[in-house]
Amino acid sequence: MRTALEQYDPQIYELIRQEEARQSGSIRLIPSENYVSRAVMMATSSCLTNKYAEGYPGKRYYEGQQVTDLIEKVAQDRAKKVFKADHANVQPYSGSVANLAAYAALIQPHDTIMGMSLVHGGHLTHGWKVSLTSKFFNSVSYEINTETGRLDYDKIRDLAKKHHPKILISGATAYPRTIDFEIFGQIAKEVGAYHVSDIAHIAGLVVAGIHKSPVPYADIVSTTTHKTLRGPRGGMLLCRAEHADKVDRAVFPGLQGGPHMHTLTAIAVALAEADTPEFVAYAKQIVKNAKALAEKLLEYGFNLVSGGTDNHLMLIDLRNKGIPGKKLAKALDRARIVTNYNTIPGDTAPPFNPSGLRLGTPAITTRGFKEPEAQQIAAFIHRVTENIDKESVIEEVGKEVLLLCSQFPVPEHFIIPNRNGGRQ
Ligand code: DSN
Repeated sequence: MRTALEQYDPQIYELIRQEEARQSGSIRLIPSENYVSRAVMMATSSCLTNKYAEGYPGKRYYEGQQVTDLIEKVAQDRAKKVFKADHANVQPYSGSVANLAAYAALIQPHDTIMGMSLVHGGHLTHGWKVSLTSKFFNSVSYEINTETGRLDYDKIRDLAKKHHPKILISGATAYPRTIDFEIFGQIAKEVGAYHVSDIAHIAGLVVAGIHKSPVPYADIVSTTTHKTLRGPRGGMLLCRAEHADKVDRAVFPGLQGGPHMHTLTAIAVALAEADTPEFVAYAKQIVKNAKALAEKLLEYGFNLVSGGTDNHLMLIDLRNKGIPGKKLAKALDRARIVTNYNTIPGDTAPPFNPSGLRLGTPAITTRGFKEPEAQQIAAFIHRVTENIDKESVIEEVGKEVLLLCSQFPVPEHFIIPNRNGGRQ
């Protein structure tokens, strides 16, 4: 039987089918992407998309909230439990909005924020010059030590003492090493700043206990819900009780109107999945796969920023290969290996044509790849790099990638056992 979508809009149906085929027939290494479970997908496409729910449970501006109030409460409770936080706001539409809401909750326009420079691995909303966060606030950026490829906490402290930010931001979008949130918390205290921590990339590792949590050391923790956490596209804020009202008001009515209830519902489901031993095993495997991929890449003569990885991602510094990141990313895409070109700390090349390539393992781990497959991916990347201008070799690698993918079908219907050990 043809589905409603197939009947009503064959053009979009066909395009969705093509995207499904692309996702299943390629090795997806963008570290901020994943595959969600059937349960999360179902919640995302549920009737909750039809409901407006401005406000918070028990304090809404529309009637008909008998169910939405219960769902949002469940999502909040699950978020508080898995992150061990006093308060959770599960309404931000995205990580960018969540970050802006965190700043708006704590400081005034034109106050100073200090975060990691975008070209060193920070996020746009950590105060980068083209982001509104640098227009609404005065922004100071700290950088990575280009010798070690790591954070230099002494330099961050010196910069904080010089500029006295009102908010010190920890967290990154392209940093392959463990972040010491406790030191960030100490530095913030020393200079009288609030500490906002953005764990969008590593939230799943934090929940699984593989990366230390910033919750005890930060005033507000911001995250997306769709990267290592493996939920739908969305954002979330966690904070101490003392900031709860300010955070809630900053999200609604400060920045947003009605929450996207279908997304919020799917976030609740993803948080239940994250609260299982299977998710902990998944998160551990993400890191094992990243380490296996990184080690093999090093054997093939690739330079990695900081020499490796502690988490789910790595950054290849391609300068010794003489190939710009964009050229390699495009060749790999033709070979069905999907990555993103990225700046590396100290890059002299422009962000639109930088010297690095960013790779991550959350999605391949969801589809069941383990260390041997991660090593095989390194071999594919090596072959494409060595034959960057030989289209026949790139095509050959693409065929081998497809064969590997066919042995690990996309888990579009994977089911995580529920917390009672049963099946959802
Ligand atoms: N820019 C996204 C990423 O891919 O890391 C985060 O917003």
